[in-house]
Amino acid sequence: MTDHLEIDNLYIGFDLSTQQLKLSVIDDNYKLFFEETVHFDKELSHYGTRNGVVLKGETVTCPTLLWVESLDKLLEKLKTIKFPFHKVRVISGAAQQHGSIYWSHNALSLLSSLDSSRPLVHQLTNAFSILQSPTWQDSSTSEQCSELEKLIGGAEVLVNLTGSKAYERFTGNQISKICKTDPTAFSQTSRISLVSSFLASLFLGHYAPIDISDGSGMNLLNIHTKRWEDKLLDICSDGAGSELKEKLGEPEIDGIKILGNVNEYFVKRYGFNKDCKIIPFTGDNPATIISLSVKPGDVIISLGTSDTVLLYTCKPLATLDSHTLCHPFIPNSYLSMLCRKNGSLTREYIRDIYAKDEDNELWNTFNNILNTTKPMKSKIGFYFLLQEIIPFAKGIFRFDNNKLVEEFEDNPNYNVRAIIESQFLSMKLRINKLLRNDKEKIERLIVVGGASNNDEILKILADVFGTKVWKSQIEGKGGISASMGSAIKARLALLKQEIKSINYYEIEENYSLVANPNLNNTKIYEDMVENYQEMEKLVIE
Ligand code: ADP
Ligand code: XUL
Repeated sequence: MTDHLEIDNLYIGFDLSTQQLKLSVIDDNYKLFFEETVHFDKELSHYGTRNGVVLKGETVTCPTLLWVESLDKLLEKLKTIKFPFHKVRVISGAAQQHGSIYWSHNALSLLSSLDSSRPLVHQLTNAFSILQSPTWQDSSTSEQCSELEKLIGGAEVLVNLTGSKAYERFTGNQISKICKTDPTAFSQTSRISLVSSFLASLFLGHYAPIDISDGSGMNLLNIHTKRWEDKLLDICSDGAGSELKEKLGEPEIDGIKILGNVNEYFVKRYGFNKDCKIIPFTGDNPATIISLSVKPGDVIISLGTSDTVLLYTCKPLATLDSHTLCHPFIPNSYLSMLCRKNGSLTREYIRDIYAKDEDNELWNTFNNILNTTKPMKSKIGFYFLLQEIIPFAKGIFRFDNNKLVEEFEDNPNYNVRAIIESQFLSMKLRINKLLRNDKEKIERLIVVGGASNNDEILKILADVFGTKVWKSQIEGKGGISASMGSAIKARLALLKQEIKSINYYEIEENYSLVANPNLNNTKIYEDMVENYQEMEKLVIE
Protein backbone atom coordinates (compact mmCIF):
# COMPACT_ATOMS: atom_id res chain seq x y z
CA MET A 1 0.00 0.00 0.00
CA THR A 2 1.41 3.39 -0.97
CA ASP A 3 1.52 6.35 1.41
CA HIS A 4 -1.95 7.86 1.80
CA LEU A 5 -1.33 10.99 3.82
CA GLU A 6 -1.87 13.15 0.73
CA ILE A 7 -4.97 11.26 -0.37
CA ASP A 8 -8.39 12.42 0.81
CA ASN A 9 -10.78 10.11 -0.98
CA LEU A 10 -10.70 6.47 -1.96
CA TYR A 11 -13.11 4.36 -4.04
CA ILE A 12 -13.44 0.59 -3.79
CA GLY A 13 -14.40 -1.76 -6.60
CA PHE A 14 -14.89 -5.48 -5.92
CA ASP A 15 -14.97 -8.37 -8.33
CA LEU A 16 -16.59 -11.55 -7.05
CA SER A 17 -15.40 -13.81 -9.83
CA THR A 18 -15.33 -17.58 -10.30
CA GLN A 19 -12.10 -18.36 -8.50
CA GLN A 20 -11.54 -15.38 -6.25
CA LEU A 21 -12.83 -12.21 -4.63
CA LYS A 22 -10.73 -9.24 -5.74
CA LEU A 23 -10.66 -5.64 -4.67
CA SER A 24 -9.16 -2.60 -6.38
CA VAL A 25 -8.96 0.79 -4.72
CA ILE A 26 -8.46 4.05 -6.64
CA ASP A 27 -8.05 7.71 -5.73
CA ASP A 28 -9.82 10.82 -7.12
CA ASN A 29 -7.62 10.65 -10.23
CA TYR A 30 -8.53 7.04 -11.03
CA LYS A 31 -5.03 5.96 -9.98
CA LEU A 32 -4.73 2.45 -8.57
CA PHE A 33 -3.94 2.76 -4.86
CA PHE A 34 -4.24 -0.82 -3.68
CA GLU A 35 -5.37 -4.30 -4.71
CA GLU A 36 -5.98 -7.53 -2.80
CA THR A 37 -7.48 -10.96 -3.43
CA VAL A 38 -8.94 -13.96 -1.62
CA HIS A 39 -8.50 -17.17 -3.57
CA PHE A 40 -11.41 -19.55 -2.87
CA ASP A 41 -9.79 -22.98 -3.30
CA LYS A 42 -6.63 -22.00 -1.43
CA GLU A 43 -7.91 -19.72 1.30
CA LEU A 44 -11.38 -21.13 1.90
CA SER A 45 -10.56 -24.77 1.18
CA HIS A 46 -13.04 -26.07 3.80
CA TYR A 47 -15.84 -25.51 1.27
CA GLY A 48 -14.27 -28.12 -1.01
CA THR A 49 -14.52 -26.12 -4.25
CA ARG A 50 -12.32 -26.82 -7.27
CA ASN A 51 -11.58 -23.76 -9.34
CA GLY A 52 -14.19 -21.98 -7.26
CA VAL A 53 -17.09 -24.32 -7.96
CA VAL A 54 -18.73 -27.63 -7.08
CA LEU A 55 -19.35 -29.76 -10.15
CA LYS A 56 -22.13 -32.38 -10.27
CA GLY A 57 -22.54 -33.38 -13.89
CA GLU A 58 -23.85 -30.35 -15.73
CA THR A 59 -24.88 -28.68 -12.47
CA VAL A 60 -22.21 -26.21 -11.37
CA THR A 61 -22.72 -24.35 -8.10
CA CYS A 62 -20.87 -22.50 -5.36
CA PRO A 63 -21.81 -22.53 -1.66
CA THR A 64 -23.36 -19.10 -1.05
CA LEU A 65 -21.73 -18.96 2.38
CA LEU A 66 -18.27 -19.24 0.78
CA TRP A 67 -18.93 -15.91 -0.92
CA VAL A 68 -20.19 -14.44 2.38
CA GLU A 69 -17.09 -15.62 4.24
CA SER A 70 -14.74 -14.39 1.50
CA LEU A 71 -15.87 -10.81 2.12
CA ASP A 72 -14.83 -10.74 5.80
CA LYS A 73 -11.65 -12.62 4.90
CA LEU A 74 -10.68 -9.95 2.39
CA LEU A 75 -11.54 -7.03 4.65
CA GLU A 76 -9.61 -8.67 7.54
CA LYS A 77 -6.53 -8.67 5.32
CA LEU A 78 -6.93 -4.93 4.82
CA LYS A 79 -7.47 -4.34 8.53
CA THR A 80 -4.22 -6.15 9.33
CA ILE A 81 -2.23 -3.70 7.21
CA LYS A 82 -4.12 -0.69 8.62
CA PHE A 83 -5.94 0.16 5.40
CA PRO A 84 -7.52 3.65 5.71
CA PHE A 85 -11.15 2.51 5.58
CA HIS A 86 -12.33 5.93 6.77
CA LYS A 87 -11.21 7.51 3.46
CA VAL A 88 -13.48 5.33 1.32
CA ARG A 89 -16.25 7.52 -0.12
CA VAL A 90 -18.08 5.06 -2.40
CA ILE A 91 -18.13 1.27 -2.78
CA SER A 92 -19.15 -0.54 -5.92
CA GLY A 93 -18.50 -3.96 -7.34
CA ALA A 94 -18.75 -6.44 -10.14
CA ALA A 95 -19.35 -10.16 -10.15
CA GLN A 96 -19.57 -13.20 -12.35
CA GLN A 97 -22.73 -12.85 -14.38
CA HIS A 98 -25.88 -15.03 -14.33
CA GLY A 99 -25.26 -16.74 -10.92
CA SER A 100 -28.13 -16.44 -8.44
CA ILE A 101 -28.68 -16.20 -4.70
CA TYR A 102 -31.92 -17.13 -2.95
CA TRP A 103 -32.59 -15.18 0.26
CA SER A 104 -34.87 -16.74 2.87
CA HIS A 105 -37.81 -14.94 4.50
CA ASN A 106 -35.78 -13.98 7.58
CA ALA A 107 -32.82 -12.64 5.56
CA LEU A 108 -33.88 -9.00 5.71
CA SER A 109 -34.08 -8.96 9.49
CA LEU A 110 -30.71 -10.77 9.74
CA LEU A 111 -29.10 -8.32 7.32
CA SER A 112 -30.37 -5.28 9.14
CA SER A 113 -29.32 -6.40 12.63
CA LEU A 114 -25.77 -7.64 12.09
CA ASP A 115 -23.55 -7.77 15.16
CA SER A 116 -20.14 -6.29 14.32
CA SER A 117 -18.33 -8.50 16.80
CA ARG A 118 -19.16 -11.69 14.86
CA PRO A 119 -18.27 -12.66 11.28
CA LEU A 120 -21.02 -12.47 8.66
CA VAL A 121 -20.87 -16.18 7.95
CA HIS A 122 -21.96 -17.05 11.52
CA GLN A 123 -24.88 -14.65 11.34
CA LEU A 124 -26.17 -15.41 7.85
CA THR A 125 -26.33 -19.22 7.98
CA ASN A 126 -30.14 -19.04 7.91
CA ALA A 127 -30.36 -16.22 5.40
CA PHE A 128 -30.60 -18.43 2.31
CA SER A 129 -33.38 -20.72 1.08
CA ILE A 130 -30.96 -22.47 -1.29
CA LEU A 131 -27.43 -23.11 -0.05
CA GLN A 132 -25.71 -23.86 -3.35
CA SER A 133 -25.87 -20.95 -5.79
CA PRO A 134 -26.07 -21.83 -9.49
CA THR A 135 -23.10 -20.26 -11.33
CA TRP A 136 -22.41 -19.14 -14.90
CA GLN A 137 -20.72 -22.47 -15.65
CA ASP A 138 -23.95 -24.40 -15.07
CA SER A 139 -25.44 -26.03 -18.15
CA SER A 140 -28.14 -28.18 -16.58
CA THR A 141 -31.20 -26.32 -17.89
CA SER A 142 -31.39 -27.32 -21.58
CA GLU A 143 -34.98 -28.52 -21.03
CA GLN A 144 -36.02 -25.15 -19.58
CA CYS A 145 -34.30 -23.32 -22.46
CA SER A 146 -36.20 -25.27 -25.13
CA GLU A 147 -39.44 -24.69 -23.26
CA LEU A 148 -38.80 -20.94 -22.98
CA GLU A 149 -38.02 -20.54 -26.68
CA LYS A 150 -41.06 -22.63 -27.63
CA LEU A 151 -43.48 -20.71 -25.44
CA ILE A 152 -42.26 -17.25 -26.39
CA GLY A 153 -42.46 -17.97 -30.11
CA GLY A 154 -38.91 -18.92 -31.06
CA ALA A 155 -35.27 -18.02 -30.44
CA GLU A 156 -35.46 -14.88 -32.61
CA VAL A 157 -38.36 -13.46 -30.61
CA LEU A 158 -36.38 -14.00 -27.40
CA VAL A 159 -33.23 -12.44 -28.89
CA ASN A 160 -35.15 -9.36 -29.97
CA LEU A 161 -36.74 -8.94 -26.54
CA THR A 162 -33.87 -9.82 -24.20
CA GLY A 163 -30.71 -9.56 -26.33
CA SER A 164 -30.01 -13.30 -26.17
CA LYS A 165 -31.61 -16.57 -27.13
CA ALA A 166 -32.16 -19.01 -24.24
CA TYR A 167 -28.93 -20.02 -22.54
CA GLU A 168 -28.51 -22.65 -19.85
CA ARG A 169 -26.61 -20.34 -17.49
CA PHE A 170 -29.04 -17.42 -17.82
CA THR A 171 -30.83 -16.82 -14.53
CA GLY A 172 -34.42 -17.09 -15.81
CA ASN A 173 -33.78 -20.69 -16.86
CA GLN A 174 -32.09 -21.45 -13.53
CA ILE A 175 -35.13 -20.06 -11.70
CA SER A 176 -37.39 -22.08 -13.94
CA LYS A 177 -35.50 -25.27 -12.99
CA ILE A 178 -35.84 -24.48 -9.29
CA CYS A 179 -39.59 -23.82 -9.65
CA LYS A 180 -40.00 -27.25 -11.26
CA THR A 181 -37.62 -29.31 -9.13
CA ASP A 182 -37.86 -27.59 -5.75
CA PRO A 183 -41.08 -25.53 -5.51
CA THR A 184 -40.76 -25.44 -1.69
CA ALA A 185 -37.41 -23.66 -1.91
CA PHE A 186 -38.96 -21.18 -4.35
CA SER A 187 -41.78 -20.42 -1.95
CA GLN A 188 -39.29 -20.07 0.93
CA THR A 189 -37.43 -17.41 -1.07
CA SER A 190 -38.10 -13.76 -0.29
CA ARG A 191 -35.70 -12.30 -2.83
CA ILE A 192 -33.53 -13.48 -5.73
CA SER A 193 -30.26 -11.62 -6.27
CA LEU A 194 -27.60 -11.90 -8.93
CA VAL A 195 -24.09 -12.38 -7.53
CA SER A 196 -23.48 -8.66 -8.07
CA SER A 197 -26.62 -7.44 -6.27
CA PHE A 198 -26.06 -10.02 -3.51
CA LEU A 199 -22.68 -8.49 -2.65
CA ALA A 200 -24.17 -5.00 -2.78
CA SER A 201 -26.92 -6.19 -0.40
CA LEU A 202 -24.34 -7.28 2.18
CA PHE A 203 -22.90 -3.76 2.15
CA LEU A 204 -26.29 -2.05 2.23
CA GLY A 205 -27.87 -4.19 4.94
CA HIS A 206 -30.97 -4.63 2.79
CA TYR A 207 -31.74 -5.88 -0.71
CA ALA A 208 -29.91 -4.05 -3.48
CA PRO A 209 -31.55 -3.84 -6.91
CA ILE A 210 -30.34 -5.80 -9.93
CA ASP A 211 -28.75 -3.36 -12.37
CA ILE A 212 -30.05 -3.45 -15.97
CA SER A 213 -26.70 -4.44 -17.39
CA ASP A 214 -26.20 -7.58 -15.30
CA GLY A 215 -29.99 -8.04 -15.52
CA SER A 216 -29.62 -8.39 -19.31
CA GLY A 217 -28.06 -11.81 -18.64
CA MET A 218 -31.23 -13.40 -17.32
CA ASN A 219 -33.52 -13.94 -20.34
CA LEU A 220 -36.10 -11.96 -18.32
CA LEU A 221 -35.36 -8.28 -18.95
CA ASN A 222 -36.68 -6.43 -21.97
CA ILE A 223 -33.54 -4.56 -23.06
CA HIS A 224 -35.61 -1.86 -24.82
CA THR A 225 -38.08 -0.97 -22.04
CA LYS A 226 -35.53 -1.92 -19.32
CA ARG A 227 -38.26 -3.68 -17.37
CA TRP A 228 -38.98 -7.31 -16.58
CA GLU A 229 -41.05 -8.86 -19.35
CA ASP A 230 -44.23 -10.28 -17.77
CA LYS A 231 -44.63 -13.13 -20.22
CA LEU A 232 -41.07 -14.31 -19.59
CA LEU A 233 -41.58 -14.06 -15.82
CA ASP A 234 -44.66 -16.25 -16.16
CA ILE A 235 -42.90 -18.87 -18.25
CA CYS A 236 -39.89 -19.05 -15.92
CA SER A 237 -42.01 -19.43 -12.79
CA ASP A 238 -44.63 -21.92 -13.89
CA GLY A 239 -47.27 -19.20 -14.08
CA ALA A 240 -46.27 -17.37 -10.89
CA GLY A 241 -45.03 -14.28 -12.79
CA SER A 242 -46.18 -11.66 -10.33
CA GLU A 243 -44.65 -13.57 -7.41
CA LEU A 244 -41.36 -13.80 -9.31
CA LYS A 245 -41.50 -10.07 -10.12
CA GLU A 246 -41.74 -9.33 -6.42
CA LYS A 247 -38.84 -11.64 -5.65
CA LEU A 248 -36.67 -9.86 -8.24
CA GLY A 249 -37.51 -6.30 -7.20
CA GLU A 250 -37.44 -3.38 -9.67
CA PRO A 251 -34.39 -3.35 -11.98
CA GLU A 252 -32.15 -0.28 -11.52
CA ILE A 253 -31.49 1.71 -14.70
CA ASP A 254 -28.99 4.12 -13.17
CA GLY A 255 -25.77 2.27 -12.40
CA ILE A 256 -24.25 5.26 -10.62
CA LYS A 257 -27.19 6.06 -8.36
CA ILE A 258 -26.47 6.30 -4.64
CA LEU A 259 -28.45 3.50 -3.01
CA GLY A 260 -27.64 4.35 0.59
CA ASN A 261 -24.93 4.37 3.23
CA VAL A 262 -22.76 1.43 4.18
CA ASN A 263 -24.26 -0.92 6.77
CA GLU A 264 -23.20 -0.22 10.37
CA TYR A 265 -21.55 -3.64 10.56
CA PHE A 266 -18.75 -2.43 8.30
CA VAL A 267 -18.45 0.89 10.12
CA LYS A 268 -18.00 -0.76 13.50
CA ARG A 269 -15.98 -3.81 12.46
CA TYR A 270 -13.58 -2.21 9.97
CA GLY A 271 -13.78 1.55 10.47
CA PHE A 272 -15.60 2.60 7.28
CA ASN A 273 -17.01 6.12 7.45
CA LYS A 274 -20.74 5.99 8.22
CA ASP A 275 -21.35 8.28 5.21
CA CYS A 276 -19.61 5.93 2.78
CA LYS A 277 -22.03 5.36 -0.12
CA ILE A 278 -23.08 2.18 -1.88
CA ILE A 279 -24.06 2.21 -5.56
CA PRO A 280 -25.36 -0.66 -7.73
CA PHE A 281 -22.94 -3.49 -8.46
CA THR A 282 -22.86 -4.91 -11.99
CA GLY A 283 -21.60 -7.86 -14.04
CA ASP A 284 -17.88 -8.42 -14.54
CA ASN A 285 -18.12 -7.95 -18.31
CA PRO A 286 -19.97 -4.59 -18.21
CA ALA A 287 -17.49 -3.47 -15.52
CA THR A 288 -14.58 -4.43 -17.78
CA ILE A 289 -15.97 -2.15 -20.50
CA ILE A 290 -16.09 0.72 -17.97
CA SER A 291 -12.45 0.18 -17.02
CA LEU A 292 -11.33 1.07 -20.55
CA SER A 293 -11.97 4.19 -22.59
CA VAL A 294 -13.58 2.19 -25.32
CA LYS A 295 -14.38 3.75 -28.69
CA PRO A 296 -16.33 2.32 -31.63
CA GLY A 297 -13.90 0.02 -33.46
CA ASP A 298 -12.29 -1.20 -30.24
CA VAL A 299 -12.67 -4.89 -29.54
CA ILE A 300 -11.95 -6.06 -26.02
CA ILE A 301 -10.85 -9.62 -25.45
CA SER A 302 -10.95 -10.73 -21.84
CA LEU A 303 -8.91 -13.88 -21.17
CA GLY A 304 -10.05 -14.83 -17.67
CA THR A 305 -11.71 -17.97 -16.34
CA SER A 306 -14.11 -17.42 -19.23
CA ASP A 307 -12.93 -15.82 -22.45
CA THR A 308 -15.17 -13.00 -23.57
CA VAL A 309 -15.27 -10.59 -26.47
CA LEU A 310 -16.85 -7.20 -25.82
CA LEU A 311 -17.90 -4.40 -28.14
CA TYR A 312 -19.49 -1.08 -27.25
CA THR A 313 -22.44 -0.12 -29.46
CA CYS A 314 -25.17 2.51 -29.62
CA LYS A 315 -27.73 0.24 -31.28
CA PRO A 316 -28.57 -3.19 -29.95
CA LEU A 317 -27.36 -5.77 -32.44
CA ALA A 318 -29.21 -8.95 -31.72
CA THR A 319 -27.70 -12.09 -33.23
CA LEU A 320 -28.34 -15.73 -32.44
CA ASP A 321 -24.81 -16.35 -31.24
CA SER A 322 -24.01 -13.25 -29.23
CA HIS A 323 -25.48 -11.42 -26.24
CA THR A 324 -26.62 -7.81 -26.12
CA LEU A 325 -26.48 -6.16 -22.69
CA CYS A 326 -27.69 -2.69 -21.65
CA HIS A 327 -24.82 -0.39 -20.67
CA PRO A 328 -24.70 0.00 -16.86
CA PHE A 329 -25.18 3.78 -16.93
CA ILE A 330 -24.88 5.39 -20.38
CA PRO A 331 -28.47 5.74 -21.68
CA ASN A 332 -29.23 4.15 -25.06
CA SER A 333 -25.94 2.31 -25.15
CA TYR A 334 -25.32 -1.39 -25.28
CA LEU A 335 -22.58 -3.99 -25.25
CA SER A 336 -22.30 -6.90 -27.63
CA MET A 337 -20.71 -9.93 -26.03
CA LEU A 338 -19.44 -13.38 -26.95
CA CYS A 339 -18.59 -15.78 -24.16
CA ARG A 340 -16.60 -19.01 -24.11
CA LYS A 341 -16.64 -21.26 -21.07
CA ASN A 342 -13.46 -23.05 -22.10
CA GLY A 343 -11.01 -20.23 -21.41
CA SER A 344 -8.21 -20.32 -18.84
CA LEU A 345 -9.16 -23.58 -17.14
CA THR A 346 -9.06 -25.49 -20.42
CA ARG A 347 -5.72 -23.87 -21.32
CA GLU A 348 -4.45 -25.00 -17.90
CA TYR A 349 -5.73 -28.53 -18.59
CA ILE A 350 -3.77 -28.76 -21.86
CA ARG A 351 -0.73 -27.15 -20.20
CA ASP A 352 -0.77 -29.79 -17.45
CA ILE A 353 -0.86 -32.66 -19.95
CA TYR A 354 1.69 -31.45 -22.49
CA ALA A 355 3.71 -28.69 -20.87
CA LYS A 356 3.81 -29.07 -17.10
CA ASP A 357 6.32 -27.01 -15.16
CA GLU A 358 7.49 -27.88 -11.63
CA ASP A 359 5.46 -24.96 -10.32
CA ASN A 360 1.80 -25.45 -11.27
CA GLU A 361 1.25 -21.80 -12.02
CA LEU A 362 4.13 -21.37 -14.45
CA TRP A 363 3.68 -21.23 -18.19
CA ASN A 364 7.36 -21.50 -19.29
CA THR A 365 7.21 -24.88 -21.01
CA PHE A 366 3.87 -24.00 -22.58
CA ASN A 367 5.31 -20.75 -23.93
CA ASN A 368 8.42 -22.47 -25.16
CA ILE A 369 6.26 -24.77 -27.28
CA LEU A 370 4.29 -21.81 -28.64
CA ASN A 371 7.53 -20.09 -29.49
CA THR A 372 9.14 -23.02 -31.27
CA THR A 373 6.18 -24.31 -33.31
CA LYS A 374 4.67 -22.78 -36.43
CA PRO A 375 1.02 -22.64 -37.55
CA MET A 376 0.05 -25.65 -39.65
CA LYS A 377 -3.05 -25.53 -41.82
CA SER A 378 -3.43 -29.30 -41.61
CA LYS A 379 -3.83 -29.49 -37.83
CA ILE A 380 -6.98 -28.23 -36.08
CA GLY A 381 -8.10 -28.97 -32.52
CA PHE A 382 -11.27 -28.24 -30.54
CA TYR A 383 -11.02 -28.27 -26.76
CA PHE A 384 -14.33 -28.20 -24.91
CA LEU A 385 -13.64 -29.62 -21.48
CA LEU A 386 -16.80 -27.95 -20.19
CA GLN A 387 -19.99 -27.84 -22.22
CA GLU A 388 -19.22 -24.93 -24.56
CA ILE A 389 -21.79 -22.21 -25.15
CA ILE A 390 -21.03 -21.31 -28.75
CA PRO A 391 -20.60 -23.68 -30.47
CA PHE A 392 -22.75 -25.98 -28.33
CA ALA A 393 -20.19 -28.78 -28.06
CA LYS A 394 -18.36 -30.87 -25.49
CA GLY A 395 -15.21 -32.99 -25.72
CA ILE A 396 -11.77 -32.80 -27.30
CA PHE A 397 -11.46 -33.31 -31.05
CA ARG A 398 -8.34 -33.26 -33.22
CA PHE A 399 -8.27 -33.17 -37.01
CA ASP A 400 -5.16 -33.95 -39.05
CA ASN A 401 -5.65 -33.30 -42.77
CA ASN A 402 -9.40 -33.21 -42.11
CA LYS A 403 -9.38 -36.67 -40.52
CA LEU A 404 -10.55 -37.05 -36.93
CA VAL A 405 -7.58 -38.46 -34.98
CA GLU A 406 -7.03 -39.52 -31.38
CA GLU A 407 -3.81 -37.51 -31.09
CA PHE A 408 -1.39 -35.45 -33.19
CA GLU A 409 0.85 -38.52 -33.26
CA ASP A 410 3.85 -36.89 -34.98
CA ASN A 411 3.94 -34.16 -32.35
CA PRO A 412 1.52 -34.34 -29.39
CA ASN A 413 2.92 -31.05 -28.08
CA TYR A 414 1.18 -29.39 -31.01
CA ASN A 415 -1.97 -29.42 -28.83
CA VAL A 416 -0.51 -26.41 -27.02
CA ARG A 417 -0.50 -24.33 -30.20
CA ALA A 418 -3.74 -25.87 -31.48
CA ILE A 419 -5.81 -24.86 -28.42
CA ILE A 420 -4.72 -21.23 -28.58
CA GLU A 421 -5.24 -21.01 -32.35
CA SER A 422 -8.63 -22.67 -32.08
CA GLN A 423 -9.88 -20.34 -29.34
CA PHE A 424 -8.91 -17.26 -31.36
CA LEU A 425 -10.14 -18.56 -34.72
CA SER A 426 -13.54 -19.15 -33.13
CA MET A 427 -13.62 -15.54 -31.87
CA LYS A 428 -12.51 -14.17 -35.22
CA LEU A 429 -15.29 -15.98 -37.06
CA ARG A 430 -17.92 -14.57 -34.73
CA ILE A 431 -16.60 -11.04 -34.30
CA ASN A 432 -16.99 -10.55 -38.04
CA LYS A 433 -20.75 -11.03 -37.63
CA LEU A 434 -20.89 -8.33 -34.94
CA LEU A 435 -19.31 -5.67 -37.09
CA ARG A 436 -22.36 -4.04 -38.57
CA ASN A 437 -21.22 -3.24 -42.08
CA ASP A 438 -18.17 -3.09 -44.33
CA LYS A 439 -17.23 0.28 -42.87
CA GLU A 440 -16.85 -1.17 -39.40
CA LYS A 441 -13.57 -2.87 -38.84
CA ILE A 442 -11.44 -3.69 -35.86
CA GLU A 443 -9.36 -0.62 -35.06
CA ARG A 444 -7.81 -1.89 -31.87
CA LEU A 445 -7.71 -5.21 -30.08
CA ILE A 446 -7.45 -4.62 -26.33
CA VAL A 447 -6.70 -7.53 -24.01
CA VAL A 448 -7.44 -7.90 -20.31
CA GLY A 449 -7.74 -10.79 -17.82
CA GLY A 450 -5.31 -13.25 -16.26
CA ALA A 451 -3.98 -14.78 -19.49
CA SER A 452 -3.28 -11.35 -20.99
CA ASN A 453 -0.03 -11.62 -18.99
CA ASN A 454 1.20 -14.15 -21.49
CA ASP A 455 3.05 -12.53 -24.40
CA GLU A 456 3.31 -15.74 -26.41
CA ILE A 457 -0.47 -16.16 -26.33
CA LEU A 458 -0.88 -12.51 -27.36
CA LYS A 459 1.44 -12.98 -30.36
CA ILE A 460 -0.89 -15.68 -31.68
CA LEU A 461 -3.87 -13.41 -31.06
CA ALA A 462 -2.22 -10.67 -33.15
CA ASP A 463 -1.40 -13.19 -35.90
CA VAL A 464 -4.90 -14.69 -36.08
CA PHE A 465 -6.54 -11.26 -36.36
CA GLY A 466 -3.74 -9.56 -38.35
CA THR A 467 -4.08 -6.64 -35.91
CA LYS A 468 -1.91 -4.99 -33.28
CA VAL A 469 -2.80 -5.96 -29.71
CA TRP A 470 -2.91 -3.41 -26.88
CA LYS A 471 -3.02 -3.87 -23.17
CA SER A 472 -4.37 -1.48 -20.61
CA GLN A 473 -1.74 -0.23 -18.16
CA ILE A 474 -4.19 -0.36 -15.29
CA GLU A 475 -4.27 -4.11 -15.57
CA GLY A 476 -0.98 -4.49 -13.70
CA LYS A 477 -0.54 -8.20 -13.15
CA GLY A 478 -3.70 -8.77 -15.11
CA GLY A 479 -7.18 -9.82 -14.14
CA ILE A 480 -8.32 -6.67 -12.37
CA SER A 481 -10.24 -4.94 -15.15
CA ALA A 482 -13.65 -5.74 -13.62
CA SER A 483 -12.74 -4.55 -10.11
CA MET A 484 -11.11 -1.44 -11.64
CA GLY A 485 -14.19 -0.78 -13.75
CA SER A 486 -16.39 -0.89 -10.69
CA ALA A 487 -14.02 1.36 -8.73
CA ILE A 488 -14.22 3.85 -11.61
CA LYS A 489 -18.01 3.61 -11.48
CA ALA A 490 -17.82 4.43 -7.75
CA ARG A 491 -15.70 7.50 -8.52
CA LEU A 492 -18.10 8.63 -11.26
CA ALA A 493 -21.06 8.31 -8.88
CA LEU A 494 -19.56 10.85 -6.50
CA LEU A 495 -18.57 13.17 -9.34
CA LYS A 496 -22.13 13.09 -10.63
CA GLN A 497 -23.43 13.93 -7.18
CA GLU A 498 -21.00 16.81 -6.75
CA ILE A 499 -21.00 18.39 -10.21
CA LYS A 500 -24.26 16.98 -11.58
CA SER A 501 -22.70 15.93 -14.87
CA ILE A 502 -19.89 13.62 -15.72
CA ASN A 503 -17.75 13.01 -18.71
CA TYR A 504 -17.15 9.31 -18.74
CA TYR A 505 -14.61 9.71 -21.52
CA GLU A 506 -12.37 11.97 -19.46
CA ILE A 507 -10.69 8.87 -18.07
CA GLU A 508 -7.22 8.90 -19.48
CA GLU A 509 -6.31 6.34 -22.10
CA ASN A 510 -3.40 4.30 -21.03
CA TYR A 511 -2.57 1.47 -23.39
CA SER A 512 0.67 -0.14 -24.38
CA LEU A 513 1.34 -2.11 -27.53
CA VAL A 514 1.95 -5.73 -26.57
CA ALA A 515 1.97 -7.65 -29.86
CA ASN A 516 2.44 -6.96 -33.55
CA PRO A 517 1.08 -9.39 -36.12
CA ASN A 518 3.35 -11.51 -38.25
CA LEU A 519 1.44 -11.15 -41.51
CA ASN A 520 2.82 -14.38 -42.98
CA ASN A 521 1.13 -16.23 -40.16
CA THR A 522 -2.03 -14.13 -40.60
CA LYS A 523 -2.23 -15.37 -44.20
CA ILE A 524 -2.03 -18.99 -43.02
CA TYR A 525 -4.88 -18.38 -40.54
CA GLU A 526 -6.98 -16.67 -43.21
CA ASP A 527 -6.57 -19.74 -45.39
CA MET A 528 -7.52 -21.93 -42.44
CA VAL A 529 -10.76 -20.22 -41.41
CA GLU A 530 -13.07 -21.88 -43.91
CA ASN A 531 -11.82 -25.35 -43.11
CA TYR A 532 -11.97 -24.58 -39.39
CA GLN A 533 -15.64 -23.76 -39.81
CA GLU A 534 -16.28 -27.04 -41.63
CA MET A 535 -14.52 -29.08 -38.94
CA GLU A 536 -16.40 -27.19 -36.23
CA LYS A 537 -19.71 -28.29 -37.79
CA LEU A 538 -18.61 -31.90 -37.29
CA VAL A 539 -18.15 -31.51 -33.53
CA ILE A 540 -21.35 -29.58 -32.75
CA GLU A 541 -23.88 -31.75 -30.91
P1 ADP B 1 -11.47 -14.38 -13.40
O1 ADP B 1 -12.11 -14.46 -14.76
O2 ADP B 1 -11.95 -15.50 -12.52
O3 ADP B 1 -11.53 -13.04 -12.77
P2 ADP B 1 -8.64 -13.89 -14.06
O4 ADP B 1 -8.93 -12.88 -15.11
O5 ADP B 1 -7.92 -13.46 -12.84
O6 ADP B 1 -9.93 -14.73 -13.62
O7 ADP B 1 -7.83 -15.08 -14.75
C1 ADP B 1 -7.41 -16.20 -14.03
C2 ADP B 1 -6.72 -17.16 -14.98
O8 ADP B 1 -5.59 -16.49 -15.60
C3 ADP B 1 -6.10 -18.36 -14.29
O9 ADP B 1 -7.02 -19.45 -14.29
C4 ADP B 1 -4.84 -18.64 -15.13
O10 ADP B 1 -5.02 -19.81 -15.94
C5 ADP B 1 -4.73 -17.47 -16.09
N1 ADP B 1 -3.35 -16.94 -16.15
C6 ADP B 1 -2.70 -16.19 -15.23
N2 ADP B 1 -1.44 -15.93 -15.67
C7 ADP B 1 -1.29 -16.53 -16.87
C8 ADP B 1 -0.22 -16.65 -17.84
N3 ADP B 1 0.96 -16.08 -17.64
N4 ADP B 1 -0.47 -17.33 -18.97
C9 ADP B 1 -1.67 -17.90 -19.21
N5 ADP B 1 -2.70 -17.83 -18.35
C10 ADP B 1 -2.52 -17.17 -17.19
C1 XUL C 1 -20.72 -14.04 -19.43
C2 XUL C 1 -20.29 -15.16 -18.58
C3 XUL C 1 -18.94 -15.11 -17.94
C4 XUL C 1 -19.02 -14.75 -16.48
C5 XUL C 1 -17.64 -14.96 -15.88
O1 XUL C 1 -21.92 -14.28 -20.07
O2 XUL C 1 -21.01 -16.10 -18.38
O3 XUL C 1 -18.09 -14.23 -18.62
O4 XUL C 1 -19.49 -13.44 -16.31
O5 XUL C 1 -17.49 -14.42 -14.62
